Amino acid sequence: MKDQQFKRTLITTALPYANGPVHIGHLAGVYVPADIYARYLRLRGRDCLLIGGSDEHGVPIALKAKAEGCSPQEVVDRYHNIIKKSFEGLGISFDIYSRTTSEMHRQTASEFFRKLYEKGEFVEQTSEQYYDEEAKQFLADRYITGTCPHCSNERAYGDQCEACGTSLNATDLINPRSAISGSAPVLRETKHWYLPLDKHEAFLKEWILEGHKEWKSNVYGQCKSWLDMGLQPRAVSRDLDWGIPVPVEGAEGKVLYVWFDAPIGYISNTKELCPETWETWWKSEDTRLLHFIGKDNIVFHCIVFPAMLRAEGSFILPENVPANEFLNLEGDKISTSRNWAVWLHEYLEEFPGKQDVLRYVLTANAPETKDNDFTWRDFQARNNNELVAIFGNFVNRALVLTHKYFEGVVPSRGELTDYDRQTIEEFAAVKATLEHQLETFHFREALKEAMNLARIGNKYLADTEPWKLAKTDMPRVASILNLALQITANLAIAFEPFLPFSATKLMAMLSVEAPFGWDRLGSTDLLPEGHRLGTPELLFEKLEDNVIEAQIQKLQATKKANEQAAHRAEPIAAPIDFEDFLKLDIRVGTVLECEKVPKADKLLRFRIDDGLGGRTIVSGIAKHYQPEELVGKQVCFIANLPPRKLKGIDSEGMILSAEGADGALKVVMPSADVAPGSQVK
Ligand code: B3M
Ligand code: ZN
Repeated sequence: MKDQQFKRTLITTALPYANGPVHIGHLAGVYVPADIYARYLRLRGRDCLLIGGSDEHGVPIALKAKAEGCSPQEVVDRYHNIIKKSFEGLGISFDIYSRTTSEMHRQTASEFFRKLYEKGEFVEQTSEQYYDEEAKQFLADRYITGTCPHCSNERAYGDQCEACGTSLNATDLINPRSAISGSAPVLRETKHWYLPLDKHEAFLKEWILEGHKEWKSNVYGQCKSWLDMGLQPRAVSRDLDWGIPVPVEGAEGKVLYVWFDAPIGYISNTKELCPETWETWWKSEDTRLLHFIGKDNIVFHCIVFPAMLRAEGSFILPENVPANEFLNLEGDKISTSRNWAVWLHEYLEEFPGKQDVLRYVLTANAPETKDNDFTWRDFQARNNNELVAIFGNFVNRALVLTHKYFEGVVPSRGELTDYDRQTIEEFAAVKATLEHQLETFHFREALKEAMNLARIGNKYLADTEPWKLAKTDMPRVASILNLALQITANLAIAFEPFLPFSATKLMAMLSVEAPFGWDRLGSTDLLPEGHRLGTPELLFEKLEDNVIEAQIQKLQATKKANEQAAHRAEPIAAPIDFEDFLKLDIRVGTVLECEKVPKADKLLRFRIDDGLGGRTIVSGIAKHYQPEELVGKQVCFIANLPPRKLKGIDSEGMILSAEGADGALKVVMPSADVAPGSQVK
């Protein structure tokens, strides 16, 4: 179906897990582009809905509750509120932002499951899974820890070892333990319902690989590789006590798998918003359904959910899934658990009134075709060199000059020069390009095009120099400023989808109440002659170095805290033979002399009484001790290592130190003096 034939557009945005706040990665990947698109459609007067909500089920939420000693409901209440409020703060214009713990959602998801169940769309299968006999419950993979068979990390999870990165099955773990009771789990048979994706494979191949070649290449490519590998049945239920109960008899203690219920949340939330008309949005062939998501959710939205919808039979399928790649932060992958992120609720507090700066930078830098990096320096540069220097500067000049020469009233336009005409042509052309980029989900390019309009304005003023003509040719000054003001008014239209706060501010400065509407973009008669303007204000402010420095510092503190935490969790090394241990000869010695090694800021040279005539040892602890602190103290050292030359000195052994969580080294000492040369056993 051609785009023009669609009567309405239903835009869904991935439902963020309510186990943490939202960060810039979520925003750049999903919410900012979806909001731009929705605002654009509304400006054009097209019928559309922007649907959002929190994903509140699943194991990570249940685990977080357990760790915090509260109920899962308390966890999701807390984060749902933070997330919802922060989206509002950034101007994400959801028509509804609801949640998957709502009663409407429980009903909708249960009915959906029942319908598939009754149509025979599931297969039932029994398998063996770990069961905790003390806690009397089956254990999700994340609830089981044990030793990794690959790297011997003793704290591997039933689905993955985080030390070596291998994905595991719970039954691969050596010495498995339940995270709930600590007891050893036993294998027990359990029954689950599976969606036979294999049954839908032929359809999906045809529908995506033949029918949707226009999808973004990252999306199409991922779908193709899943489909080429061949699809397997997927379990849609879990043994868990947090979620929507499986609504059939004999399913006690089982809930819907979170990835089964979450996408149905799009339907529930539409229903909550439009109880009367929701079916028009979901079941009518002239509705265009779009899913905005991040790349890690592609398979669920392009393969699993469409298979569910088709199995149900009465729903439309998505027309497009413009998924983005990932945004990194200062060169590292964003991570909620490592607190490596710029959190939206914190940004809004720390940068009040600067929502549009973040929206601008995240769009200009959006990971549309490949992963991208957010850095605070780039944030500062884009604010200062683009928003302030181009957009803000042009608007300010146009308005201030009008106030100066014409008391804030739009002056009349005289005859156009060739240069005027050329400028008008240039900015009239922006509309078509901008539309094309927006319609095809190229938001970075679209933003560039909007910015281009401000560039055209800036250049026009710089070239015509009205301030120089003021003494000699006021009619020409009037003409120039009239055109500059028309461009300014055009900016209020072009930037509304991207920078809604600034567009509103700009309208107030122009003293324009009703939005012009998208169709008038490119015209030169937005502000009539004689129209009185409002007071000019700065649209954007320069960001000073100290503000940016503070953010960089904050991240550095996080990095340091993470290094310390990683340290505490250092897994125990692989087991060794007892014989190997016996080969080590560890002795106690008394420090006779200790001094800094010249030109080596880490090294100290020790002369040690080892009970055997003395020896020299060089040790890398100069950053942690003043040499004189250690003279007369007893230390432990490995005595049977071959000598090593360090900065020209023969070092005959290694002094043992313990590394603290903060990386500080503390020399290991016996608890009371012993004879030099005593063995440590
Ligand atoms: N909550 C995963 C995520 O936030 C998941 C998305 C659900 S969309 C229906 O990446
Ligand atoms: Zn491992």
